[in-house]
Amino acid sequence: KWEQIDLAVEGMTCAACANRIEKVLNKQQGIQKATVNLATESASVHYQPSIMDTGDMINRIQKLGYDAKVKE
Ligand code: 9UX
Repeated sequence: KWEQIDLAVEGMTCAACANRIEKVLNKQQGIQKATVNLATESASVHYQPSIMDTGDMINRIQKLGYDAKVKE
């Protein structure tokens, strides 16, 4: 079972920031596809909740020096 989640990402200041996050997310088990948008400060993630949860995603993003939260 796959789900789609949108995260609000804080702290990205150039296009390479978005690419860094995208690359790391796309390497994770349980993430099929992640796209990060600098202009809208968001990440859209297609993932498998049984393997990857939103807390893991947020931790990965924070390790890179940015912040993220689930969009309401
Ligand atoms: Mo751009 Mo982002 O030089 O961490 S990559 S500011």
